[in-house]
Amino acid sequence: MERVNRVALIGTGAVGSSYAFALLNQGVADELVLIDLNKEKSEGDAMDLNHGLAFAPSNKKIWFGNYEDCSSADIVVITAGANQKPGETRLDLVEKNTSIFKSIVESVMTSGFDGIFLVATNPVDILTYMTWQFSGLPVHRVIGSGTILDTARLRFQLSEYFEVDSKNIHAYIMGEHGDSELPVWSHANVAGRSIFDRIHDHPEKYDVEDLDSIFAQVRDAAYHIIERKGATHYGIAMGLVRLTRAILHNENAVLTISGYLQGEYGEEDLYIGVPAIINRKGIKEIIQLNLDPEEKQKFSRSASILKESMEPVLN
Ligand code: 6V0
Repeated sequence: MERVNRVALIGTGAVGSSYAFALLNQGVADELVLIDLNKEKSEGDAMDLNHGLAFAPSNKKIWFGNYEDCSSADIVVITAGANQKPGETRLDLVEKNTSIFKSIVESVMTSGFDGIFLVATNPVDILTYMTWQFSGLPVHRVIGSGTILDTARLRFQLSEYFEVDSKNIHAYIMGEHGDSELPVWSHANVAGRSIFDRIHDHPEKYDVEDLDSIFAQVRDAAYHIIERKGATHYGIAMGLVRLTRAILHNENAVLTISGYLQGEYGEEDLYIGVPAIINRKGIKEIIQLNLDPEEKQKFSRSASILKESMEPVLN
């Protein structure tokens, strides 16, 4: 008999419930347990999602549960905690969400959980670090969503600009999932041709200066969406499903996640957005791109900002 995969989701707010919905629609995982401080909300979500099973691509056991259900989970996804209010940065949430995470991660570990943590709560790089600290699991089994969404936003913006399917655009956002992140233009390409060559091929249409505003739209996307609808959730939910599939299907997929650095990119002892190979064991390898000098400098600035912001919760 094939092994049954279980995902435990902690936090069924806007991001969590969108993740559950996307997981169901994409037929990923065999079992999904929903856990939230607001039990009625997660119970209602489980009922609602179960009623969609007749239309889903595959069967799934979905229920509202508690931390004991994490004991045999393959993945625990955490989307619980406070989100950004209009005008708030992600880093403003550090202390509030660290104390929520202490109790969540300790409860998960008490269940006997021995799988992979996937963290999306902001500030995601810092909370992924705290999850690693609180859980005591090896670093490759604690993964943050990092810049997976920012990278998808960049690919979308470039696909609109160059009028090419975003699946054929290869470009990464690295660094903090937040204001200090950076686009890695030196490695960005459209179907294998560097974006600079593509711009050069069509000077009547494209201008290298446009890249600044493309990046600004990516970096500030969350602010624009939050101003309009109070939260961002569909994009990140689909990014989390992509990560879940890469893990459960042992894909060796390259995704930009928040991974623990041990000397890569000249940094150590922090979680930060980097491209990495993801499979059933978690983070198989962090890919080291040859950043150009300006990118290197921006990446190390982003790392310093994260380290500084983490200080109050480390002491
Ligand atoms: P939300 O809609 O307020 O949901 C949060 C949920 O967490 C609620 O249902 C709460 O009841 C629950 N919760 C709070 N405390 C606990 C606890 N101790 N135990 C269990 N459940 C608890 O927020 P939303 O879903 O919009 O955002 C969740 C987090 O995701 C925020 O930190 C966002 O900033 C973050 N996002 C991260 C993104 C990324 O790219 N990584 C993108 C968007 C949002």
